[in-house]
Amino acid sequence: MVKHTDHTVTVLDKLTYAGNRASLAGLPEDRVRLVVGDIADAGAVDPLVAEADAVVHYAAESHNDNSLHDPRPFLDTNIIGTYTLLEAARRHQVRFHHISTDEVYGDLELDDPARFTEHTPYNPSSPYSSTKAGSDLLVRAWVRSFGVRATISNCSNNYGPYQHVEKFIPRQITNVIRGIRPKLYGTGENVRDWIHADDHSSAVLTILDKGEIGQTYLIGADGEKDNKTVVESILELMGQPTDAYDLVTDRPGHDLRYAIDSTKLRTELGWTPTYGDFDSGLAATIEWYRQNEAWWAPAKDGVEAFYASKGQ
Ligand code: TDX
Repeated sequence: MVKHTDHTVTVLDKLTYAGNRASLAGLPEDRVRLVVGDIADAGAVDPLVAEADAVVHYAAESHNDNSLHDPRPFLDTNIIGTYTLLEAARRHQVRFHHISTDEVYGDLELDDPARFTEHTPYNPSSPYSSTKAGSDLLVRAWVRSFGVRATISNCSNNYGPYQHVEKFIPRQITNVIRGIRPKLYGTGENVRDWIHADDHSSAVLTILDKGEIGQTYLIGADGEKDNKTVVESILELMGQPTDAYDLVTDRPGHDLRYAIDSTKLRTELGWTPTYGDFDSGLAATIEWYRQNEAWWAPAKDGVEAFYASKGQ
């Protein structure tokens, strides 16, 4: 992978409940700058895009359970925010990469051998995934109608350090650290296709370097696992009995299975993931949460109170 040790990065972040200044600690201060602001605020966005060589658009409301509770922020950030960034990229003719999700394709049956490809029709299920699908379509339209030099990537479920404790894997790890039993929605049979966050980042950098304008690339690392297996691995790696979890109220409209075929990215751009072994990536992630309680503890009680109010 090409490493750009001479580039500088400006992070535009609204610092909602999901943002955390401490996530940037330790990065070189002369090359990384945090600007607190909203991607839906054209006044904040325009001067930053004007001075950029490229915009990599990671910003989103991203949690399905929150979108079922209150969809509005998902429309504001994911739709209007993407529109605002695209208009700035158009004005200043700046290269644009849009980060999206495999959830735009809906879900697959548990026993279906098929995986998502770049040709799978869009069929999102939740308020979250429908706003991400809408944002992808805006990017495609700005490429075709206005000549914006954009690419899109749709990635599978990420895991690794610095992930908010609302998400499945960090929630269960921090539950075990706190002496709370892990919580599996429904029967725990739903399947997700896990990729380490570092592999997601290397794929995005590859697309930024070598991707063809107007193209979509699916990112995945062949990491399909059902949720029950993931919880059992966490319990085993943390020295607990593998059946020490609770089955709780299912998520409404819960997507059954996601699975990514990343052949296009691998063959056309030569990308390969580096975290081949899920259990060793998971063990390192558990160790990170053990060592960094000060990073996640302030959010933990509020997240658990939210889930408890829904029987989860
Ligand atoms: O406590 C839990 N118990 C449980 O069984 C939680 C929080 C989740 N789950 C299940 C639901 C899903 O089947 O685990 C799976 C993963 O759940 P999430 O971490 O909420 O992720 P998911 O809904 O699959 O979406 C994630 O991956 C795709 C991200 O949140 C999205 O932003 C991304 O687009």
